[in-house]
Amino acid sequence: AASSAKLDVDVVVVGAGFSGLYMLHKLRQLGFSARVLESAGDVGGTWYWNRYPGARCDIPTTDYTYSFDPELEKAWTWSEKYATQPEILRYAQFVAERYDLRRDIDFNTRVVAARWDEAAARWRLRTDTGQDITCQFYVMASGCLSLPKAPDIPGAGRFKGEVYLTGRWPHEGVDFTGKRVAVIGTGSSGIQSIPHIAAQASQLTVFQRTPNFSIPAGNGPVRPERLAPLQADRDAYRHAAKWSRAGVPNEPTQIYGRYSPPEVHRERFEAAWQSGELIPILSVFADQILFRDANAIVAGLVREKIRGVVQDPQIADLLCPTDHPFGTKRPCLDTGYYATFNLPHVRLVDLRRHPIQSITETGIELAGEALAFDAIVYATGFDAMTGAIVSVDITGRDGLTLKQKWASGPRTYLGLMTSGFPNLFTITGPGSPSVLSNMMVSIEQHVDWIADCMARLRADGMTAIEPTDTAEAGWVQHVDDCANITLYPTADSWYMGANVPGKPRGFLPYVGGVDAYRAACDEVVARDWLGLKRSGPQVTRCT
Ligand code: NA7
Repeated sequence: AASSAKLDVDVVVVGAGFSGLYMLHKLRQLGFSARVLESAGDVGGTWYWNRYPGARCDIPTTDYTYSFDPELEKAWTWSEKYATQPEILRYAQFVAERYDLRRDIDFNTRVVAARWDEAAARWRLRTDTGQDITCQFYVMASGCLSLPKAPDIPGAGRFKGEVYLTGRWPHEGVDFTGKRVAVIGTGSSGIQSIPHIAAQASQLTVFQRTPNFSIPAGNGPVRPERLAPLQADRDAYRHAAKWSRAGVPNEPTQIYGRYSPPEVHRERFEAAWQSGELIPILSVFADQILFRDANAIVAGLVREKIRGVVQDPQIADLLCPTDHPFGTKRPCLDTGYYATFNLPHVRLVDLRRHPIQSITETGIELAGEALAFDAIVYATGFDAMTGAIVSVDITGRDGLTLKQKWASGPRTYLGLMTSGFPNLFTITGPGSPSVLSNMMVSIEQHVDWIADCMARLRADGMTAIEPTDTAEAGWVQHVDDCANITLYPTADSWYMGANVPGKPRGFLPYVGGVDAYRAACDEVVARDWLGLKRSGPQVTRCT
């Protein structure tokens, strides 16, 4: 059908999760006209889609919260140490209402194509609702873990029973009471949902390809000692978060695992374990992500904990990760995960030893064994960090698409922009700390930087900005260099793009830290947009 409406705005933002919502708010404050396009039926992004039982954030509520408006912080109180998906979704809705954001958001609307028009210096977008939109700036706030990985198991599609994907869970919920259920995948989504599904199902079979490290969340009310520094001085606490390694205030340790005695190992490990938080357990020792011997200390102590819970030693062995160093795949936080395997109606299938031959009409076939199920749950992960961005047909200058440009891996400057695609910004894009940090802190930093960039461009009478090839190559190299001094590249993780067949292998996020990253972004501005080419009707400037 011919498009009925033509719209022209300063900025189009794709996605109404926490990135898109804050971006819209910020743009309005600066007097830009903006439209947000969102494929879901409401705000919330990740927390709109991931409604599987047990879904929770793994960053504490003291930190996983917007900080841009102190009044907003006063107006909202989180109920637990870790918030559930429904509570986080209510928070996103609360924010949307408080700042009246929905009136500039088109829901159930997906961008299908975006093309840079060099002569007009504007982006031309087309949506799946047949709308044409032109804009000066185009922001992808489409999330890092938003495009579920396509099923890559033979026979998927044949099964006649109920099929669920954790990242696309039905809104009305699912009742597994009395059912024989299969769960495929033991990442965060599997590990969070398995205890809940086990509580209902008559039989639960967990199909595990790679065991993951998980630590008990110790959820409950927010601990007073955690709340105290925030309540004593909110501004200082938020400032410390912004200048921390991972977006949560934390004093980096100077203690090396390889140079300290076993008593110190245990004492430090136990304290981190008891905290029930990811950042302490990821920083027991300064060298744990750098050297295998230091890492093995932490990994060994986690395995000891797993063996302490799981009664059958053979099952415990299967649940103990040995293929990757601790932390090189994102560790999980759980509530009762390992104990679930002590239940008589729960079975663990090790896919390394017993690979799936095929999914069938009635269940799952292993070599020599056919298992019947009423429901199959795929907790098989996402095409992380780049999937959602390149799923839109984005064409930059000279007809090159972003998918083509990134065919052998994403190339960005600061994770924010990419050369040949003027005025295109990505929030928590590849090459930014994103998934290695508290997303809220990273999102606010990106949005503030991008909004500032647009405002200063406008103030200087310029119309377009993009990185130089040299600056981009330098950043790509830096992101790679940082990753290569760590153990991260040794794992077949989604951080490495290794979970999606055919995806180029390369470390996607920036591991140098939120603090170092923020300093780099600030320096680019202070040095007159270092590495960026800015152009306007009369002038082009390149620093
Ligand atoms: P993840 O962490 O990517 O986990 C996916 C799991 O599914 C993981 O155990 C995979 O095993 C498994 N998987 C994927 N494909 C298959 C196939 N084909 N056969 C068997 N098993 C498979 O995704 P999540 O949704 O759990 O979590 C994503 C992030 O969200 C998480 O890290 C947090 O940051 C929040 P593998 O390890 O690849 O062998």
